[in-house]
Amino acid sequence: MIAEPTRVLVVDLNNFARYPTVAVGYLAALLRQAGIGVEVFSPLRFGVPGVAREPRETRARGLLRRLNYELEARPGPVATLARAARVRAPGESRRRARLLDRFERALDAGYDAVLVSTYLMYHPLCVAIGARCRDRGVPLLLGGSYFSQEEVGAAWLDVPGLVGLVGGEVEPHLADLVRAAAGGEDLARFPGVSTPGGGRGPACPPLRDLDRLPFPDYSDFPWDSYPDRIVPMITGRGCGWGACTFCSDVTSTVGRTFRSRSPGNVIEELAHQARRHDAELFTFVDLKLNSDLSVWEALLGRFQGAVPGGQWIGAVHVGARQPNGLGRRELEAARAAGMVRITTGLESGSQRVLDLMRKGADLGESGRFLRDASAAGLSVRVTMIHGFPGERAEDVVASALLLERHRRHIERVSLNRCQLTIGPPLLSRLRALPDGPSDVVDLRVDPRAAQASHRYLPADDPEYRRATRRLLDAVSAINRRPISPSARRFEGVM
Ligand code: B12
Ligand code: SF4
Repeated sequence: MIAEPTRVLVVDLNNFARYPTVAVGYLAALLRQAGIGVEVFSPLRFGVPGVAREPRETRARGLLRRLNYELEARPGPVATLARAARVRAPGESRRRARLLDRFERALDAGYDAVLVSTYLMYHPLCVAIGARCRDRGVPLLLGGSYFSQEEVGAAWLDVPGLVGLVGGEVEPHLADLVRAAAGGEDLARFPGVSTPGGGRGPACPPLRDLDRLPFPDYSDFPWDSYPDRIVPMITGRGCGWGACTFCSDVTSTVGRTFRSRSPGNVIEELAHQARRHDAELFTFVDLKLNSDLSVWEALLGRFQGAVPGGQWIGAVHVGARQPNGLGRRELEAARAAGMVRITTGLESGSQRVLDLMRKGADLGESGRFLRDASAAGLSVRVTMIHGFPGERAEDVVASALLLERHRRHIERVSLNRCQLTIGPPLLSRLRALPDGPSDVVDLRVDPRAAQASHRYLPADDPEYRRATRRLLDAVSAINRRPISPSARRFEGVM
């Protein structure tokens, strides 16, 4: 008798309503390459969108941002209640019920294993999915970008039906892992895998030869549900700078250490995906697209050859170290190559705070970049951090001033309260501090979410609060401006 080929269902809980998920594209391609049958369960197909990113700015949104700041700066019963009210957003429980109902129906098709790729905020959903897998006797594998942190992974091992939690770049042995899961074997021998029984495979080293991977397969995504056909691309893993003390991107599963694909392999994929999906819009999800200058230069010189008339966006790090690939001429070349929007982590207008962050940035160089990128016709988006330990009222004023001064050069600002996350040195250092005077108090670590709630004492200073209001005003003033027509198709994407 010939054995039936293994069939699996891959569930995408990174679900983003604008383009497919890179991880799921890789999983599907690798499994199919190994002869395993794959179906992808994308919640968007059933009208369940992911978290909305940067919707259009309105006066009400500006006010909401203020309110959020007030709440987040003050952990306590009122803030907890208000946050709970936000979590129970209208329609949320209906969408969840629909998703679980569809998932149950999907299980009727009979799979040998279910693979879920998830963000940490979906723990309750994973528990519900797991319970359904357990009831049907289908083994569940969970993976995602944050499970490489041991403390975080350990807090997820209670998901029902789970046979293995995956926190590594498991591409080389993915097919064996899935077959072993389907066959009911113990998975603790596989690198990067933990099991509910307390087993733990050896460490899973970062993947070196990225050119050997197949191109991600996005054919299962609900292309008709996206407002535009945008294809995600990743040219390398990790960040060429990699030193910022707050950055959980470089402690996430694939972020650890920088590795790049070759320019030729990247250009080949661009042409392939454009053909395959009849697409001309690309978003590069690299943490720092100018990490490997040979790849960055290949995009400037060869993107249009691969995708004639195409457009693209990406994030760069404006480091003080030269060359950073972001001179006036290169920015003009990027625009000519179809780049329409560029994102960078500006983080602070205070050089002192940037140095505390180990951002590797110089305010003079950042200002020059903002002017040149905008003059080149690029829509500039920046991210900023508020409440970084050590930040004082004058630093917040400096951030507001930086935005005010560059109002004409910046089109969107994403301002974030400093997050303390498991992985980066910032939180590890705070946790290692002996009890005693510190600016950061009421530290409560939630390993399941990889976050630590906290209170930043200087934020109670009236001067600091005044400075924060000025910063929020500067953010709102920029975000209310209409986006450049050339970048409009990417609004809200990054
Ligand atoms: C691109 C990106 C986005 C994009 C696209 C997301 C998408 N749906 O594709 C956008 C900009 C929309 C986005 C949004 C958000 N993101 Co995001 N994002 C990233 C980023 C930079 C790259 C992701 C990526 O494509 N990586 C490449 C792939 C190949 O790696 P991977 O996902 O880790 O998958 C590999 C392995 O983990 C493994 N794997 C993954 N899943 C599974 C499952 C199984 C079963 C197996 C066997 C293996 C496996 O296989 C893959 C190949 O090795 C990561 C940072 C990072 N370094 O990964 C953050 C990151 C994933 N995002 C993060 C966050 C917090 C968010 C937001 C919540 C931010 C916000 N507040 O708005 C939103 C939420 C979006 C949503 N819908 O839920 C966090 C996740 C933390 C967490 N809580 O889980 C990360 C790690 C950043 C960080 N350091 O904080 N994001
Ligand atoms: S430059 Fe960006 S991606 Fe790189 S370490 Fe700093 S914050 Fe993280």
